[in-house]
Amino acid sequence: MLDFLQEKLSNAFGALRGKGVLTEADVDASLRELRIALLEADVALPAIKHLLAAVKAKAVGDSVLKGINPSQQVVKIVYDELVALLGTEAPLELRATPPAVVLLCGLQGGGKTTSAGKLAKVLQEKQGKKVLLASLDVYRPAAILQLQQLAERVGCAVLMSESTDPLARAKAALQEAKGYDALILDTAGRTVLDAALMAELQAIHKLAKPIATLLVADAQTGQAAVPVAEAFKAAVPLTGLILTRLDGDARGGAVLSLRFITGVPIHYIGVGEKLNALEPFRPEGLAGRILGQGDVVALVEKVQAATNQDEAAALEKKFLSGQGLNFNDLKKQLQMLNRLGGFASMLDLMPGMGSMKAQIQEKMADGQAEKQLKRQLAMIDSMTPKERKNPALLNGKRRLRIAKGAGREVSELNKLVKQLEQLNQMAKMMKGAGGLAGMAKMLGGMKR
Ligand SMILES: Nc1nc2c(ncn2[C@@H]2O[C@H](COP(=O)(O)OP(=O)(O)OP(=O)(O)O)[C@@H](O)[C@H]2O)c(=O)[nH]1
Ligand SMILES: [Mg+2]
Repeated sequence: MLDFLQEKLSNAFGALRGKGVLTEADVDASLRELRIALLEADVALPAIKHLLAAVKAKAVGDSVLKGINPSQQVVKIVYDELVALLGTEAPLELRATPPAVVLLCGLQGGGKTTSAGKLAKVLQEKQGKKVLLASLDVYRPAAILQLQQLAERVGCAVLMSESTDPLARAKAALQEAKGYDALILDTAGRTVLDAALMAELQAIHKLAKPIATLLVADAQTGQAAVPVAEAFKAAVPLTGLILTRLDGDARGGAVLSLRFITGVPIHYIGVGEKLNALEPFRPEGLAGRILGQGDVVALVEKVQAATNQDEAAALEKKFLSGQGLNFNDLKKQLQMLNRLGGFASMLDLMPGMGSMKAQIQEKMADGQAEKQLKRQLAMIDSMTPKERKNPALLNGKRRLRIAKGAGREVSELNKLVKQLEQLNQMAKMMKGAGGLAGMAKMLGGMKR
């Protein structure tokens, strides 16, 4: 899949690979190739410009990391920017008083009806929701029957109404949806130029007040994705995307363009005609595929490890210098842990874990440690830059605001603050004892 874009980008970086030093000319040359590759893959121009500018800003003048060559570093930067451009993994969450209404819209044949069935299956089986499907497509002869048959296969409810008026059907669906967790509205396919049908979509949106309005679009559409994304974005407030036919030889271009132009998250990708062929969208997966190197993921890990080493060394130096660590430092440390896959991979590196190890592993089995890391990072992110730099600012009022912003309890934030204080106390002690060497001497003296 995405072979085309893969091949082009591989060529672009083929030239860079094997060189020792990265100059501005090198970066420019590779970005020219990258630009052509993206253009040929039908990525929209604004998305290309954005990507190239971001890569260039980061690549030129970047200090070269140990253990990898500069061209690998550029590949990593491109990869990171692609991932950033594609957004984060965002499965659809229906946090609303039931029934949560999900409205699907899109071009003719884009995969709305099929995706409605697939989505019902995901919500029902993965999230335990009670789902009602309703077709508002009164134009294509077999459309209502198509959705009925899908509902039967999924094993969920479907609107049974004789009405041939889309708005009346929507009203009936909203009525019937009482007692359900989710109502998925499948709409008629429309062309961008069909003003009457676009107006109908707006009327449906106004009536149904969906918490999710998803554009379902064919990932193989290339440049045509641009006017489609613009038209639907202008008509209704889109909240997310489902991109279909990523099982075919789709060029990655449309995915990048749709995401860039709408600015909303890609929730799912369709990877086949079967009902179970709907996957959560993973930006890393797609970015890796776009870059088209089997080893790109391994490479990224290698670069990350190199980054970790540098960051870790800098942190250690600051820690040992006795100048207090602040929340920016703590965040870096937590992120390093996060990248290492939490504590899991560190356990074996730590000597003398003994009985604690089993206990920690048990706790980790349900991903608790990882979750805690994420919560701690969220609290730090909820601080202002000033607060992060100067932990002493955190009075009661600020703590309340920070905890609230991260959706956590103040007690949890207090623990985090304490953690930082303890770290800094330890650093002071060590400095007083003459650094690591002094500390070792002291400990040695105690033993004797
Ligand atoms: N290979 C593949 N085919 C898909 C995917 N999603 C949908 N299709 C196929 O695309 C065709 C059109 O899908 P529909 O779900 O009927 O599209 P629609 O948007 O509802 O079409 P209209 O209601 O006519 O606008 C069907 O043959 C589907 O099986 C996908 O992810 N991969
Ligand atoms: Mg349909």
